[in-house]
Amino acid sequence: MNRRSFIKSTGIASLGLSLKIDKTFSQSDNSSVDPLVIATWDVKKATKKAWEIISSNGNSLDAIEQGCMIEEANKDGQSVGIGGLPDREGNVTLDACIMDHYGNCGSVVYLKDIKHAISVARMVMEKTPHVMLAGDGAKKFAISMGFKKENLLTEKSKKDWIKWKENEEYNPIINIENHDTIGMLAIDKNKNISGGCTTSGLAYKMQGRVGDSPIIGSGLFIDNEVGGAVATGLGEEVLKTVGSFLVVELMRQGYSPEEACKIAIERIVKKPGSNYKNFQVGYIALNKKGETGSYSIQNGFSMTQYDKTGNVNYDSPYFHKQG
Ligand code: SD4
Repeated sequence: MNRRSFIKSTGIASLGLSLKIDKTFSQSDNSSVDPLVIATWDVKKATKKAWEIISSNGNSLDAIEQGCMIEEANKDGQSVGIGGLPDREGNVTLDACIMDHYGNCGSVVYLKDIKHAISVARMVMEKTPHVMLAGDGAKKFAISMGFKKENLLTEKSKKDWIKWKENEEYNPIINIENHDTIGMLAIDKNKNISGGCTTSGLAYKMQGRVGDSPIIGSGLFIDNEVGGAVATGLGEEVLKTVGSFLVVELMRQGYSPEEACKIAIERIVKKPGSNYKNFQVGYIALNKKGETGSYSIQNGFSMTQYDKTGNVNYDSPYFHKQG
């Protein structure tokens, strides 16, 4: 599918950015929807795993968890799970969150030594009275739930960090270090939407830094009446605009997923003094009708979608047209 037919299938053909009064998302809507999963970046193995679950009557929450786990376990991915690039002091610290179709959510921040942050986040949601656990408490909880401790700093990431220390220049690189952070949204046969987001955050961040990815409403938001959204890129900019919540609220007003992502990106780039040319943010979104879309600031972002037609990575439309 080329970008034009992708845009068509995601509803952007109806682009008209006036406020729309929407009747689409009433709970009494009995229309059926084919299951599908979307994820940030080119993560076909992760979407394949999630698809196996939702295409065989599994639920979207299990699909999200298991799909995200694929990237967390991939040692070559340097911005999620094991192999993630460390902070300036050499600590690999993970952030993740998950949200189900009831609006339940769980989150972990600054998690060390446990690679499946998404599963710990799910346990926080299901086994504790809380939404978010941080640092030592999150790790202690994970171990009490049977998670195994392991060293997440691989030889490759350690080498890269030691090299970085020669100059210690902190300069997030557009699209490069972002490549494997995974945000995922799925709708199952029961039209239930869930989402997850998992990352080791920005490479060489200050010790203790937490980004948008584990923050409900910023890195991820789901409202099962409307849809879901998830973010990637420079988390500070997503946090300042509560990006994923904004995308879902725009879809509630009737904007298509791509329109909603575009408006949320414009919210960032049009801020007075924004230096958007120097960073990347990308959103993907899915609505209750099974329509999907994405939008980013820079070229180079992509979305992987697995539905009944196959597992395809699409280049995302973007704001900053150079030249
Ligand atoms: C963060 N948003 O920690 C994450 C990083 C990311 O793709 O998404 N990279 O700011």
